[in-house]
Amino acid sequence: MDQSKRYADLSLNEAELIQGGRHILVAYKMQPKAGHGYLESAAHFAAESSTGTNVEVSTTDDFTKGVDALVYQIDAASQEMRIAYPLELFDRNITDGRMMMVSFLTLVIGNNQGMGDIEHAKMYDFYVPPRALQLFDGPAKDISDLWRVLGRPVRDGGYISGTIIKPKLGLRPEPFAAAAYQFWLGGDFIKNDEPQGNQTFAPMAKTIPLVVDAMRRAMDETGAAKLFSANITADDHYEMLARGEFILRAFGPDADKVAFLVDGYVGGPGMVTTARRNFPNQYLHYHRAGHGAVTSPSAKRGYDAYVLAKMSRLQGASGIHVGTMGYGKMEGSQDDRAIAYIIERDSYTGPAYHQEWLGMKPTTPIISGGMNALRLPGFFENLGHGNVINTAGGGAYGHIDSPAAGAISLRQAYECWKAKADPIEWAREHQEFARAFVSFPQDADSLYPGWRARLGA
Ligand code: CAP
Ligand code: MG
Repeated sequence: MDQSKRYADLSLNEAELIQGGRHILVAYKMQPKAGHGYLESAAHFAAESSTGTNVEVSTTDDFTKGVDALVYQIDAASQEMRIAYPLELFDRNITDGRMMMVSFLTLVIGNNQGMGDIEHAKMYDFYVPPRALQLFDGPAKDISDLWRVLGRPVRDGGYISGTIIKPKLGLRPEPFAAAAYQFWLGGDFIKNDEPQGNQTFAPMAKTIPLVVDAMRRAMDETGAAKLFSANITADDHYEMLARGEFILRAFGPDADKVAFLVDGYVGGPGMVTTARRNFPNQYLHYHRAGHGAVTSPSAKRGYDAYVLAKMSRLQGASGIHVGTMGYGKMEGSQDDRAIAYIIERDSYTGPAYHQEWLGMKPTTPIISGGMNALRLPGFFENLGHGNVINTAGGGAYGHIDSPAAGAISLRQAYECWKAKADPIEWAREHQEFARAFVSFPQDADSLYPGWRARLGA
């Protein structure tokens, strides 16, 4: 059934839709199955994503038609399809009238992902009007809160050097806390690796108090504040609360130095909001393990990493992993800068839409995955600033001298980029950075050819 008379209106003007402020706009790359017309399939897509199905139903009335999602732009050649979703379509909480990310996803990237006449469709941008922005939580804490704890300026407080406790799994409580202590002697921030929680060989009840002790000893030794991002991911809302409360109690007067990490992609929006609403005083660290299943450029369905990041800011993530833009071990490219800019700026033009955030707090880009001191100068050059959290697991625990030396090498790499210095020259005067060349010789060879002769290694 061709529903394009009802679910498409190509005379609608995007600028006017934005001006009107009554729609969320979504841009997709959509390809119909062979034998299906583009507009017809697009209209069916909008129907399934809003008020319709594959046939007309007798219960539809005039009001229903007023909240139809409408295809307002198509280009079959470039697979471009844009849809306007009236705000009324989206579910609102009975407790406080607010919007919820799960309803947004159920509509704009729900049933439409499995339709018989659609080959594939992937969401690559969306626009949120001011009224909807007001109805999402947004972050409660942001990087300025971490800078404050670290005793830095709350604007442009700079690079936060971090790590992930490695190995990923298999450390008992004492070696785990020892690994934390060693990194904190040189660095600022440690996160649980995303699968670390309450395994039988490292129960939280034993591990966390040792981490608290390690943090206090490192703070005494260095005279500097330290940060720990603790994983509270769990299927059950009450289990998450129990973990969070236990951790805050264990840190006691140092609870301001604790962030909560959630595996927000596998856990879903409910998990993120559980953390956001129940622990608004803690920095909310969104780890996105699993996201590649839909966000990878090779995946033609779902949404991309830009969309994931933008959604995380609405949900209230204080920080989210944004990849390493081709400089680390995970998939990515230099153009992924946009993923950082959309979450950290108040105003940004993405691949399809310009977004004004109207003062919603920023979400920090967390740079992680195969990073080390040698890769950082190029990374910062590409991004254009260093106001990020960087977690380097291998880059710290793989440093030939010690985790503390690894941490110091990361900071020196940031300072090298800030000083616009030649990294090999910089290495001559910065011991830990120099030793990173020896620690990661393959990277050194490919990024800094000739380093062996110039450093006399
Ligand atoms: C990095 C990491 C992170 C990835 C996830 C890991 O460790 O802990 O989970 O960064 O990817 O397990 O791979 P290394 P992304 O520093 O040792 O590589 O940040 O892109 O979401
Ligand atoms: Mg990890």
